[in-house]
Amino acid sequence: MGFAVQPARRINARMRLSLCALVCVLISLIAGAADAAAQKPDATETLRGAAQKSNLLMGTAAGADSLSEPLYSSTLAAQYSQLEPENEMKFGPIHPEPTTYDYAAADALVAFAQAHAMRVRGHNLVWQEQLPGWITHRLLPWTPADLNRVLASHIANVVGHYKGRVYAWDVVNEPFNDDGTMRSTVWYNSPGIGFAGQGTRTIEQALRWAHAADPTARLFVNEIGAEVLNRKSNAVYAMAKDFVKRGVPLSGIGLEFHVGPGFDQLDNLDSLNRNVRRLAALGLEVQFTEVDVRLPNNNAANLSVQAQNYKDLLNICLQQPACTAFQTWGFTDKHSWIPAIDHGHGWALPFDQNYRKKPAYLAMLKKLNSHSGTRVRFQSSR
Ligand code: 9MR
Repeated sequence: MGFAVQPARRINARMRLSLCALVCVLISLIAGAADAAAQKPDATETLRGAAQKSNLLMGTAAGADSLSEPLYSSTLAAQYSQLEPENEMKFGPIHPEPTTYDYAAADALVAFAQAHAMRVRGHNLVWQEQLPGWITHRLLPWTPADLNRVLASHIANVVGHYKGRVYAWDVVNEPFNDDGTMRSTVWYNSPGIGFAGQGTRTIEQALRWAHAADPTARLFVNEIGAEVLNRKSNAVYAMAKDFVKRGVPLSGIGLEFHVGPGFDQLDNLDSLNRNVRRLAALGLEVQFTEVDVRLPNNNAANLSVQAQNYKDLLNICLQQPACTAFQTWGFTDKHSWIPAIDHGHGWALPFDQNYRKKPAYLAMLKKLNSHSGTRVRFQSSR
């Protein structure tokens, strides 16, 4: 080539300065871009980014106490687009005394979610567990009329506090027995809020109170063990069908999925598919709300079966536009509820104790990316 290279000594000082400035700018641009890339990974490299392309919210339960752990909060913010307080919004923690509401811990989670553009799913308003002593150990027995007032005002207060910040609520949690009858609880029949023996009327009342407190919030009944076709899921379906017909403000059903690796059988998956489809056919949303797949140990074979479970559950959700959120019950094995209640089991979540991505994480990310852009947005008929 015919360019004459100027000897260095003939480059005057001015040119040297401007060359240096150019190089400096280039270096800082490249470094800046690298920094930005490190902070903001490509969408296809995170669960939330990959899921967004399919109009799916990728959720996790989270705990306020863990937010101070840097790896916990950075993983949560980077990977998830939906946050659900694991315990902080339950009746006991949030309403510890008859006239005291303690919103501090739940507010911290909501603020974290807002700071990271995550949706908040509220959990829960009516449940028979994690109740405060003033409800469960009252000296004078409750009358249904008093308990009715207590629950109405609890729902109005909590939903009102989070109006516009919590987009969806588990209004009633786990109301059915395995045989499809209503569970005997303080809210239903011991003594209940006035509708003992009247089937799903207690659930209906709670939904109506929640709707009055925030008409824009999406309202769910969340159930455990109602994932596949069985007597419990039949009861959930019958309730949903009746509520839709009568215009009771129900937006969707939450299916929990606290399962083991054996869940992933063809007949089971087929049954799950049919259950999801019949609920969707009512015009309701279906959200997978508490997925975890517990293992007896974390050897390679088990981790690979677990990955297959996660992938197949996610696939069923992805195939149904009414399945609007896929949420795991925590994300790191370090903070899973399983080892505390099921001794000898654990390793249930997509990140290990040290926040390393497990095969389950990689399988979900791959599944999301292969579906990317192929799902239509769910249009509620309600
Ligand atoms: O993960 C929660 C755990 O920390 C609590 O001790 C427990 C109290 O009963 O609740 C766990 O979360 C439950 C959720 O609220 C409803 N579905 C079942 C979950 C696991 O028990």
